Amino acid sequence: MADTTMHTKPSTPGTARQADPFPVKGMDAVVFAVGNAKQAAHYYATAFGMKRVAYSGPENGSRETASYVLESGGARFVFTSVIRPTTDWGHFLADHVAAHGDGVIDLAIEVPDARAAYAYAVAHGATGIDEPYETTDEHGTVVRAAIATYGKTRHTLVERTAYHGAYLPGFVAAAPLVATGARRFQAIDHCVGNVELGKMDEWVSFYNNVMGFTNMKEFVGDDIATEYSALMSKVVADGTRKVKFPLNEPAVAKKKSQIDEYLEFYGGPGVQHIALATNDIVASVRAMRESGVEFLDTPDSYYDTLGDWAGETRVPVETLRELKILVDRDEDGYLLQIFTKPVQDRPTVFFEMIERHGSLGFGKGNFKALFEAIEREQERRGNL
Ligand code: TYF
Ligand code: FE
Repeated sequence: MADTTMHTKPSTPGTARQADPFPVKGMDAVVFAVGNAKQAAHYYATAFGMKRVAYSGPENGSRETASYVLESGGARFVFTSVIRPTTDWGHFLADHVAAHGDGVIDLAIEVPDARAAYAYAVAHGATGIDEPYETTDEHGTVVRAAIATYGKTRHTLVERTAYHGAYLPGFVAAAPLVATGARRFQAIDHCVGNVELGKMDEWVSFYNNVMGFTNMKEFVGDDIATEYSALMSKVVADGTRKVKFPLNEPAVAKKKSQIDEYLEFYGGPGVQHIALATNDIVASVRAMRESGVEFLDTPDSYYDTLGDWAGETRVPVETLRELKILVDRDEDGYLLQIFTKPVQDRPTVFFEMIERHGSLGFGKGNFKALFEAIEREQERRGNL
């Protein structure tokens, strides 16, 4: 609807600032379809230190699916599995798990106005999955809509300003699954998608057009791709950089791309990794390693020369070496990061832990060391 009450003064050339065409408040949730949500939730509680806050299942009227909602600071994950499919949704979940294994079905985004966001997205080329709809319980009202993105992944647009329950209508508040210690991460930093060869730029344009997202400066182009990374990558983000989506495609390189391995085993495009922001990567990685999380290895040689180019960080090099944490530095500051191995038997979804100190990048300086580590794993799996 046209807002006829808003008048903008003619602004000084060069300083004109357009209102954000697609305002977002941040990531709402990462929703996983899994074979056994009860056990997945337990893994994320014990190994990732997440707290269960809500539940939906047969005990509270959901006969078809069980969902566990876990949080760590502002990050929210939902694990859903089907108990007995009866509706289209149940069949979608069952088919999704059969085809893709455990994976991400929804990168849900919190928006101030779901109807406006959906209307804008569809008007700019998005495929609608769910038209805006309201659900209500004693805690208030949530408005949701959903649009399709790469593969079978969707973006649910969630307007929850008038809702004060644990998660959504249909869910009940639920106690943590295990006694948890210190929080291991406090936010979702970015969510990465793998798309097919030649499709990266189409998906970048999709986010440019449909959500008004802009490109961040970090990218992996042709040159680096064929040299060692075997992938190309660009990053789109909303105007406030609260939601950041890198997009990868395989590159035609000397070796079989890690992205090809993903596409083959996932059965198409999908979410590759979720990066989790922590304030204390040393404590987080220590605790996660002790809980059995497997991280990619980094050769000692990386740490032998680290000081020369990365300079001082808040963590001594010996601690970084012990835990295999990577460092990258750019003109804005530095970041510390580390990557888990895939968290299911298929070589598909994995996680990144990231501690930022000014840097807005994604670890470009580590791409060589990181991609070599990934390729060593690919080789161990017989997929290189
Ligand atoms: O999100 C990123 O861009 C970094 C780097 O397969 C990266 O975490 C890119 C591709 C990949 C693994 C990590
Ligand atoms: Fe990343």
